[in-house]
Amino acid sequence: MAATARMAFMLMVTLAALAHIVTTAAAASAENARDARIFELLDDSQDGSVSMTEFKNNQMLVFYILDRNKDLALTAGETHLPADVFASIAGNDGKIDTLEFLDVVDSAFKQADTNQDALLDRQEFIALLNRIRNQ
Ligand SMILES: [Ca+2]
Ligand SMILES: [Ca+2]
Ligand SMILES: [Ca+2]
Repeated sequence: MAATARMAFMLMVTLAALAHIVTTAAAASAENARDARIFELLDDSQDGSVSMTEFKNNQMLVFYILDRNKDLALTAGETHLPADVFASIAGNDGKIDTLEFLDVVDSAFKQADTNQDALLDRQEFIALLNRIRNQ
């Protein structure tokens, strides 16, 4: 339960960052249109599904955007996560490194991939966003 909430929070932060890129590129749009744009952004090969590699590459891009001082670690201030959520991901050193980040991304991907074909299709992606929104 705690792990699920943690992942959802982290993903929400990263997706919000992606959404921000999309909204600055195009004018403000409806929620559904924005979801579709985020999916297209993640689907680098534009084959209609997001592979684990595409997902990780794009989430790492988000990591670098969030990592303002470029020390390859995220502090609480850089993530805007609630303190307890941040602490549970960051561990004893008080920073989220790339491995800890990828661990969360990996779990989130597997959680979202409901038919377990190692790809996120549009429906699975939208379902994931809706689950996060409803938490
Ligand atoms: Ca793809
Ligand atoms: Ca940093
Ligand atoms: Ca799938």
